[in-house]
Amino acid sequence: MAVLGLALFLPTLPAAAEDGHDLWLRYLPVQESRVAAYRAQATELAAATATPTQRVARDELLRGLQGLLGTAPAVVPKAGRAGALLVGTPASSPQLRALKLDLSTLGEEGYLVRSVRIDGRAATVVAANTDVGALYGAFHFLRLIQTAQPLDALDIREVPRTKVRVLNHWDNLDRYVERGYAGESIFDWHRLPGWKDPRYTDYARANASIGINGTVLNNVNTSAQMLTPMYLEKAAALAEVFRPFGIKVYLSARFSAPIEIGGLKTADPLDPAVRRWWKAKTDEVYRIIPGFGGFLVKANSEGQPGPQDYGRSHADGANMLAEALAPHGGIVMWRAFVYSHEEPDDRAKQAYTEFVPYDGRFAPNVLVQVKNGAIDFQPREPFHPLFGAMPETPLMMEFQITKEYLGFATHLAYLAPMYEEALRADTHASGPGSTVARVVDGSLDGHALTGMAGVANIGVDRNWSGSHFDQANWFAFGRLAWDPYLEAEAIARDWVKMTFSTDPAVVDPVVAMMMGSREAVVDYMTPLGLHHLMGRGHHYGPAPWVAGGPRADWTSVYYHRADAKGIGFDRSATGSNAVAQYAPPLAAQFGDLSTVPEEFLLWFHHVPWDHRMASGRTLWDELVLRYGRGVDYVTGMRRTWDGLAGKIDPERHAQVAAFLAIQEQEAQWWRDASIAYFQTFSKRPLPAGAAPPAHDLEYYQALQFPFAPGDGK
Ligand code: GCW
Repeated sequence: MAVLGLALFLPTLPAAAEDGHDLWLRYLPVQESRVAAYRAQATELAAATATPTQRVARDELLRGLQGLLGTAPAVVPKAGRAGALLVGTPASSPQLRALKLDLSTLGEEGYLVRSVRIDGRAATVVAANTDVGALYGAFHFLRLIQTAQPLDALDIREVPRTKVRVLNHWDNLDRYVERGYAGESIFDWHRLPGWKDPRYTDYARANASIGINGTVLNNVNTSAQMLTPMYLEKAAALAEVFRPFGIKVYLSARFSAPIEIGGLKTADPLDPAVRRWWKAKTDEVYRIIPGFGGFLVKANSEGQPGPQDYGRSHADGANMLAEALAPHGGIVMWRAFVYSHEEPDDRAKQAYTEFVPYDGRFAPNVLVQVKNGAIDFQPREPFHPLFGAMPETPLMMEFQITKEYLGFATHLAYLAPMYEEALRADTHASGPGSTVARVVDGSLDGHALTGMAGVANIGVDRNWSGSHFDQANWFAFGRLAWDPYLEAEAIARDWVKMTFSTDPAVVDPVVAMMMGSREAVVDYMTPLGLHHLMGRGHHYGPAPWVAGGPRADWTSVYYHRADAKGIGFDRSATGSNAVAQYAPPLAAQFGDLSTVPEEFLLWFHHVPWDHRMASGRTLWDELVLRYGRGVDYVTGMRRTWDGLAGKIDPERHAQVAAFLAIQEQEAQWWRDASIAYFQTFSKRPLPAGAAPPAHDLEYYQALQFPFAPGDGK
C-alpha cells in the first residue's frame, strides 16, 4: 500500500529542481489516472504552420502535450482520427472552414474551443478568425488540461473585453527597474539587437498565454534616448520576437524629446516645428518597428516635462502625438497620474481637477490611463473618481503589479482581490451598476478603444517576479485585462493548479491563504483607510512619522493627520471635499461618518480616537486590533505553508517559507512601529491582550535603508 501510494505520488513531482522559471507553463505530467482520457482527446494535431504565429501555436501545443501527457500527438495536415485536435482559422484550414462554425462575433482575438464531430468522429476544434486568436485558444486548451478539466463536451467562447492589454515596464535603459524587486531589467539593451536572449521568447509565451497583447518597454520616467535610431533598432529586435505572439511594442515618450534629441528650442505642442518633428519621428519609428503600438506619456507629473510647461493642456499634448500616430493606427496612452507642484489642494483631487474639463477634447486614438486609486497604488484606495467622470473619453485602467507599497517581492500578497475590488466598484455615473469595469471595457459609455495596463513585476530573477507568489499577480493581471469580470478566486485556483499542483490538498489551502493575503497587508500596514505611511523615497517599511522635506504631499503626516483629537484625512465637505468628485450617492455615503464604509473611514474622515466602531470598540482599540490581525494572518500563512512540505517541490517550498518568515517579521515591525507612533497622539493604553511594541519609537525612527531596492532615481 505504501509503495503504491508512492508510485501514484511520484509523477506529480518534477525530476529537476524547480526554480520557478517555467511560471504557469510548467507542463508537468498530469495525474496518471487522467492520462489515457486526455491522450484519447489529443490523438493528432491538425494545425497549419504557414505563418510564424501558426508555428508558435503548434509548438506550444506539442511542447505542452508532450509534457502533460508524456507524448506529443502526431502532426497531420488533416484531422482523420477520433480524438483529433484541429486548430486554426477558416483561412488556414479548409477542414475548419467546412465546419461552418459561427465565428462572426469573435473579432480579431477571440476564439472557440469546442467539441465537434468531423466525418462522424469526435474531435476538438480551436477556431478563430485570426492566427493570434487561435494561439490564445491553444493556450486555453492547454490550460484545461493543466487545471484538470474534462475535455469532452467543450463549448467555450472567449472574446477579450478590452483591446489594449499591456504591461508597463518601469525599466531604464541602464537596466535599473524603478520599483522593481526582481533584479535588473530583462531587456538587455546593450547586447540588443545582436543578441536576442531566449528569455524574450519565454516572456512573450507567458504573456500570450494570459492574453497580454502589448508591452511598453521603457519607464514612464524616460530618457529621450529611447527614441534615437540606435535604441529604436534594439526595440525593433524585441518587437520581432514578440510579433508572432500577438504582442505589440509600445514606448514611453519623453515630452521634451524634440529639444533633447531633435535640437529644437521648444517642445510646445502647438508649435508647427514641434508637430513636424513628432510626425517625422513617428514615421521613423514605424519604419524601424513595423506594427508599433504607440506612445505612453507621463507628462507634467513628478517633474516630468509636459504641455503645461508651455501653457498648453494635457489634451493639446496628447492630441499632437495622436495626430502623428493616427495614420499608422497607433495610439497614445496619456497618464492621468498628475499632481501639480504649485497646487496646494488635496493631492487626491488633482487628477480629476486637471482632466475632467478636457472630457471629450482628446483625439479618438487617445486613451487616458488612470491608476485604480487617486493617490498611488496603496494597499487599499477607493476607486479613482475619474472613473465615471469622463464619459466622452476612453479611460484605461492602470494597476500596479509590482508591489511597491505591498511589501516588495518578499511579502505574499495576492493582488487580484484588490483589482477585483476596484473593477467592481460602482461609480453610479449612469445610475447603479455603472461599475469601473464597465467604464474600462467601454460598455458604459460606448467606447471601442479600451485597455488595461499593469506595471510589471518582472526582472532577471530566475523566477521572473522576485518571488514565486508574485507570478500570480502577473497572471491575474493578464486574465483580468482580458475579462475584468473574472473572479479573483477562480484565477487563483487556475494559477495554483498550473504552478504548484492540482492536488486539492494543495489547491484549497493555498488559494484560501492567497485570498486573504492582501487584506492582511492592509491590516498590518494601513488599516481602516490609512494610506501613504511608508519610508521616504524607497518606500520600504513603516514611517508614519515622515514630515518636512520638499513637498507636504510626499510625507506621511500629510495623509494621516494624527493629533490629540483623532486621526485621518478629512475629505468630507468640512475638509478637502474630495468626496464631491464622486457621483452624488457615493459622495453622500463617503462624506458621512455614519455611512462611510469602515475600510475607507480614515481616507475620508478625521475621526476621534474614541469614535465607536461597528464592533463596539473605540477607533483606537480597533486600529490596534487590525494591526495585530494582519500579523496573525501571516503567522497563519506560515503554518499553512509548513503543513504543505512534501506536497510542493522542496526548492520552491523553502523559498516561500523563508519569505513568509521575513513577511512575518516585517508585518510585526509595521504593527509595532505604527502603534508606537500613533500612541504618542492617542495617549491611550493598548486594548487588553495586545502586546506592546517590541521597541520604543526612537528605535523604529532611527532605522535607515540606504540601499533598499527600486527607489526612483
Ligand atoms: O508610484 C509612484 C512611484 C514612482 C512612479 C510614479 C508614477 C514611475 O513611486 O516611482 O514613477 O508613481 O506612477 O509615475
